[in-house]
Amino acid sequence: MPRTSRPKSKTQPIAPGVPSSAAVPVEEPTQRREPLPPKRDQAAPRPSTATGTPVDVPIDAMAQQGAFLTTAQGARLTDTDHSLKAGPRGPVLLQDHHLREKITHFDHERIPERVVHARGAAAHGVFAANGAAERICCASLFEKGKETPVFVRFSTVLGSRGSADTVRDTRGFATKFYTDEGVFDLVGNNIPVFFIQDGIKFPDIIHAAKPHPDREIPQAQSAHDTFWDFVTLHTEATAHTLWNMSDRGLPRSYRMMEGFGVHTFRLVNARGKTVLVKFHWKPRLGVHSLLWEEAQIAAGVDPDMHRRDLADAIESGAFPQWDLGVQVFPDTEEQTFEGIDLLDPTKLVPEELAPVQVIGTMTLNANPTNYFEQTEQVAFHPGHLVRGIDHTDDPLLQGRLFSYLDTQISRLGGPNFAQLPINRPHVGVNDMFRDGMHQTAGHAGVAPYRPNSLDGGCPFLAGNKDAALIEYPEAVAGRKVREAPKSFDDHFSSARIFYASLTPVEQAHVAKAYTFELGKCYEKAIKQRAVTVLRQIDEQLAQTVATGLGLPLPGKPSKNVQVLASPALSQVGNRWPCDGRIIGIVADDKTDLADLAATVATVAEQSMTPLVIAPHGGELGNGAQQVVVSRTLDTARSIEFDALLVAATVGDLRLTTLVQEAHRHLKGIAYTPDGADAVRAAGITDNSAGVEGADTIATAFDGIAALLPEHRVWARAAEYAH
Ligand code: HDE
Repeated sequence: MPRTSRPKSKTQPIAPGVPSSAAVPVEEPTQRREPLPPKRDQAAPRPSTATGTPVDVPIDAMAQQGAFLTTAQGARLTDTDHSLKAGPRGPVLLQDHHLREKITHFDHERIPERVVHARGAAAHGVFAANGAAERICCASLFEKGKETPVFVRFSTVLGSRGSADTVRDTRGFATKFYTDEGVFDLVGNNIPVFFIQDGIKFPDIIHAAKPHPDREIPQAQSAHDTFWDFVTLHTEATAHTLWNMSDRGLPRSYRMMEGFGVHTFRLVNARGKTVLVKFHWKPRLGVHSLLWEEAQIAAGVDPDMHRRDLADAIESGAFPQWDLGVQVFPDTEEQTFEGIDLLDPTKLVPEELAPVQVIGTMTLNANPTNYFEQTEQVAFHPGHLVRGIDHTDDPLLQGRLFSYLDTQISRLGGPNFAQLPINRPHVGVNDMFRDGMHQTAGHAGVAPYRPNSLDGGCPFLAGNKDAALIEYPEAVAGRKVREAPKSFDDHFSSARIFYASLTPVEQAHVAKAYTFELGKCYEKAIKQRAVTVLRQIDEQLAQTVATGLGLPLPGKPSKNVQVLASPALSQVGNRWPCDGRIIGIVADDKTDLADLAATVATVAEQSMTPLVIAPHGGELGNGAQQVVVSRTLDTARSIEFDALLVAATVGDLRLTTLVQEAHRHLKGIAYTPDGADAVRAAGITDNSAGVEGADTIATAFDGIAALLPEHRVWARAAEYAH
């Protein structure tokens, strides 16, 4: 039967560097023919029970299988484009079940987004233990050589699901370990301290930080009155706020972020001995950030920047890696270390006092095959623990233990979300939970209770040696009070350590961020209060922000406190691998194509991504000597490139803007004789740091490759007030 719609001609996208001859025009078929086999990504996971046992269902009977379009009940359809009507121009008939089924399913496609951390991106991977934790923890996942599958979801906190990736915010870093002893979730952030010390205040900080309830603006921003009202009245938020205002609030990529468990956890070894630890994820690519202007431009030009970056890197084989480390503290009665209260989640312990000891490495090596099924439906919980890992009495952690399961019941529509494939443990589940919304387990047996005699007394209880959730028998005594310990009154020491550890350029970014954010507030009293708080951190910082806001310096200077700087907290001054870095190469039809093609290949060989930018799309050159154009002057902005190589002068203001932006964003710039005029037209001279002329495209690349390990040309920062 002929189709009524006209054939459309589409062209498949061309991967960078792939000759255009690989493009295959795709025609929509107009004649009936045997359907194609299902695409790989249409294949549903093989069904299994909640305990992970595969269910033997014929492949054609599963969802998203088989060649023909069907209803949800598996009946084949001849038409899905026309409602059933009384005549071609007549009313639609209520009896059209396919119409109602299709629309009804669509109507219910959305579930409530997460109340915080709604916007996220995720990946699958593996955690390989090096055995260093065996002496302090009996969890099997830390045994030397053990490999454990993981699923990691990164997120922003404040924005809705559709908000931009590059906003100034904390990032979530949640890891699900599918261990052979059950699921362990490490639900952390990219900032080691938190806003509040007690879980009961979480609704307050989130209500203050989320958009105003009257007009629901601003989206995904802390630059507004209610946020600053709360964090300046509630000075325990000072350290976290300072981290947000630093470059840490603007990660360059999820792959270049640290992760922190924030709370102190208790580890128990095989002999029952305990230590207290703080978990750290250390990215192998180093910790890097965007500049504020880049983050702002990206929010418009590429709001999916971080999601895309993660997926592209994994797709191209540049698998991101993190070392997992622990800071280890003796489990004393006071639960302090060098005077720092380990139960206070607003405090950090400098690595120079307690080094981070690496206990394994995580590699993310596969993208989710379906965003909703995996990234959206994954459910993390700080209470998902395995043998050997226990909580402490940190009151923030205790609040979290209640919240996650509670919110997931409403977000995922009932209590059976642990049966979703992404949440299922990779070991057998033998609970006695029954029924409820979306039950898929099909439990056998008649006695889901204990003790029973009818099901042979099964299931049995594990002995202490094999069991998880064995709470360490910590002695607990006290009066019932609504109080915090005295040490929780120290609201500024961690903030001072962090600020003192930053280099001048990073400190300047902090001052700019406060000036920007407070400049967006309307209430003068709030701005004044914020500057008063800043005087508790650093007098010069407070003065710079006050001047920027046009305010007199209020309050009193902080007492002369000696602060120990922790160089590990600064991002500047280290050298890192350049895998996955993006090199923009400006070329045109007059560029030496042999040199260009060879350099494109060299960049890719060094695990970086070459993107050729030209005045037009398509290809440069013809015949054997063709190079695919990845970006045009319309689509290229500096935010996408870690370095720029200019090998053409096209006399176009868009190129001038690109070069100026790259320069202002402290990117390495190299140019060939053909690109010299474009660099000059941007007002840039060779006296500027990190700008290098070279004879060929290949040698120009060598020049910028040497600059990349430091991430940016920091020496150039003095030329700009970012
Ligand atoms: Fe969360 N947090 N949180 N949080 N959190 C959630 O759980 C909550 C806190 C963190 O990618 C919610 O399933 C309370 C600290 C991450 O799915 C919710 C308190 C840290 C994610 C919730 C905190 C985090 C969440 C929303 C104070 C860092 C995203 C949806 C007591 C150590 C996980 C959900 C993902 C998500 C509550 C504080 C990290 C509402 C009550 C501290 C990374 O349950």
